[in-house]
Amino acid sequence: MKNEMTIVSVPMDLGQARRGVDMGPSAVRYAGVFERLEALGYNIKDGGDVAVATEKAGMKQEAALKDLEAVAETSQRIEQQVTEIHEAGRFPLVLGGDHSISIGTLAAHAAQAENLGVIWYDAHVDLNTGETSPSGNIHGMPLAVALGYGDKKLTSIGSGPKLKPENIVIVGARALDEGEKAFVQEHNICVYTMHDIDRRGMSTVMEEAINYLRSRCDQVHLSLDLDGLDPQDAPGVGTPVVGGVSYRESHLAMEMLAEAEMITSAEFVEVNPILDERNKTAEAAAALMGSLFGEKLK
Ligand code: EXY
Ligand code: MN
Ligand code: MN
Ligand code: MN
Repeated sequence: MKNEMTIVSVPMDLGQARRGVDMGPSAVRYAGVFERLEALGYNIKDGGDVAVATEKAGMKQEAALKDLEAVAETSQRIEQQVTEIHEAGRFPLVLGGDHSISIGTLAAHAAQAENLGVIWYDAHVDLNTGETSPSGNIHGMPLAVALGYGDKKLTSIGSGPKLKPENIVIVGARALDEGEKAFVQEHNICVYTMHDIDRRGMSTVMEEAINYLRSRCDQVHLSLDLDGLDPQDAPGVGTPVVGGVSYRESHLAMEMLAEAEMITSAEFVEVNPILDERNKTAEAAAALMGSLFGEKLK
């Protein structure tokens, strides 16, 4: 893993309806992520904020794709700025903002790889389209978009298809909509649910995921949605789901990824400080980044 890193913030809240997640990047910075990674020997460049577009006044709001135009415009900017980080030969670490930011980040990462792999650490699988979504919130759609499914304004960000179904591993899933269950079955997507984690243990799940992706992908992106953790450990998220991954299981997962030295880009999303308890979720995110980038317990 390179030790030249650029951290960029995307104060995005357009992909969902709850206020506050646009302050997620500030909360994670306040939790000391820069200092923490510098202490690990990383040369950190502050990439600043990606400017989030505003929905043009009077734009017809599509209930099935809320804030579509602004999300598409912001995704274009994210793709551009993250591509510049890659082209500068630096490791892109992106702080969200809601999970719709992955539309832009995956477009940038995919253009750099022959075969991009993704570890999607999340209570949700984010495989909805405008047709299947129960909410119309685009933060529930980014993985479908990266596979080429969904509104053309979103799937056209970047060039060509971003991801192949066989290069995705989802960890921590426990809240799938009917349309997403059908999508997972139809495309045979590798999903480790909480049932799998409970039965087999995080160590076995991550060992399988690492070996599987290492054998087939030249670059691997980690997309960590803080709602993948149990709400007791990460209460400050917009769509909490009980019965999640524990704080320690999440550290083990990050420590195993650090040992595997396979992650080529990462993002931490959905931290909502308004819903948090004394910045606990942002601090968990910063601590997990510490483990991902090599912090040792002894
Ligand atoms: N599947 C539900 C929906 O599409 O509305 C909930 C999505 C939550 C998405 C968060 C980012 O992971
Ligand atoms: Mn909105
Ligand atoms: Mn998500
Ligand atoms: Mn989620």
